[in-house]
Amino acid sequence: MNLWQKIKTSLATTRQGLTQKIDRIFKDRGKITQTLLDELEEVLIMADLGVSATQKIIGHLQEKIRTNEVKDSEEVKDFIKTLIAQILEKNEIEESHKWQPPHVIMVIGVNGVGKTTTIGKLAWRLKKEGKKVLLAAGDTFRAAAIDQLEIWAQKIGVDFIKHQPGADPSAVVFDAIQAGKARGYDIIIADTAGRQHTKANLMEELKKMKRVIGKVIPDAPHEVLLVLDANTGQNALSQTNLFHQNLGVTGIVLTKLDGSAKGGIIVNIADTFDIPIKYIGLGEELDNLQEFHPALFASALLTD
Ligand SMILES: Nc1nc2c(ncn2[C@@H]2O[C@H](COP(=O)(O)OP(=O)(O)OP(=O)(O)O)[C@@H](O)[C@H]2O)c(=O)[nH]1
Ligand SMILES: [Mg+2]
Repeated sequence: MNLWQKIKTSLATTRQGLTQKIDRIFKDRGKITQTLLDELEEVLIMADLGVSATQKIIGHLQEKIRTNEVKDSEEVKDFIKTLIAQILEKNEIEESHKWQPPHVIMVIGVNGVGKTTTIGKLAWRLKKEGKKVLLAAGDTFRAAAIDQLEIWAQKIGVDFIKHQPGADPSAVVFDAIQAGKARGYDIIIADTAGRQHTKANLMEELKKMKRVIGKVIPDAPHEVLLVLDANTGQNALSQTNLFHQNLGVTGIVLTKLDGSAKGGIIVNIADTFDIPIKYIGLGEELDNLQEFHPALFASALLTD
């Protein structure tokens, strides 16, 4: 399966919610009326795109209809595709590959969203690119979290730094960064614990980890990746808000898009925040982490 087919298959449920409903609205209707636009607005909101992005889309659409540039359901879908791609593209940044190794990535998010799995997939990708990768077991909170990351490290064949369960996660990342510097690693990826984001002590723990990393390498961590579960829906917005306020998120990974009916939330996130979406998770296997391509995604979202 190529990337396009993979994304299309993963978005099947979300897509059905959009495309089929849009087609149904247009069925047996001669022209585009205000009632029809109201129904379309509802479909976009139900698909988790958010009020603001939906209003932008409907506003632009009204203009195109007025000037007769958009006349039927196919043209409406094409136009919405373009607008969604624009929203998804607005935060994209030119990636500079001039890393000063070790490049440090901290992976954060609430429990169960897919942080540790994402680290495994990312480490696998980077190793395939020829990078020397070190993983830091910064989740000392959940029983078995250290073992889970160690298993990934062994499977992929990358190095791994751990302390005992219950140890201070800042001490783990401190050791990892020291080792990373001393032993010439290209990339260090730190796993972190996930509790409910509303728990203040998690934020304090993560902030401390970030400070400690910065003490060893002044401009590190170079990336703070926030992992969000595509099935979460609107709650992903409050998670993003809080993590961003506390830790300055540099990129988002949206996991579990395979089978999710709420993939539309990605448009809402891109519209609401100035944070680029970097990767999407399309399954549990190592090769199921994909770089995010806005136009491809928008297209897959609205294809029959
Ligand atoms: N279908 C699917 N499952 C995924 C994806 N990413 C992660 N998972 C699954 O989600 C579950 C939780 O993943 P973890 O990586 O342990 O999540 P975590 O955020 O590290 O969880 P905590 O350490 O408890 O905070 C696991 O069963 C993963 O296999 C994905 O893209 N698609
Ligand atoms: Mg984990």
